[in-house]
Amino acid sequence: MSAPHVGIIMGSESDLNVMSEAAQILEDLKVPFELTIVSAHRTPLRMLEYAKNAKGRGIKVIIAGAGGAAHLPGMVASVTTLPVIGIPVKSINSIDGWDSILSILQMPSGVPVATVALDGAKNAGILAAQILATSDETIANNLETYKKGLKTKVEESATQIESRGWKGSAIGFKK
Ligand code: RP5
Repeated sequence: MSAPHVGIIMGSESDLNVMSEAAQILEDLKVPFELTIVSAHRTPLRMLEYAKNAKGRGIKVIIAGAGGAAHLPGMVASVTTLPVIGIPVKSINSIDGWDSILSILQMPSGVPVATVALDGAKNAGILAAQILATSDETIANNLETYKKGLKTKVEESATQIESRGWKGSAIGFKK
């Protein structure tokens, strides 16, 4: 793959299980990315260095995931003009996941983080690809194919469910 356009970072290796879904979908969509660990609390200088240098290295979107007191996405966003997508991870030190969500979601005016759902790493990857697709036709085409696949899957499920003979009385419509 060519030079990475997306930087995937996470607060701890314990986030990797969730964060690998962002990597997987970017691989599927053929978007070059890099992936590493950058902790806001344990390696603050590494975090600042990463965030400040990302744009100069050709990164166009940063995906940042963390859990609990999840300050990584917001602090990265505070020192870069790159779009930052935040993934609240329901991690080992989360109370129930709301701590991660609110830590990432409630950013002050002027410093946005595009926050996806709890453990929503796949959508973060898709959103990063969609941002890149505004100026990259190949990625745009790959996304078109991916979305067509989603549509086909729903239609196939619908056909399968309908074939079981349920004609809709229980779900409010007739075929
Ligand atoms: C956060 O603390 C990390 O993002 C992770 O979700 C959580 C727990 O980290 P470890 O104690 O497992 O390294 O900073």
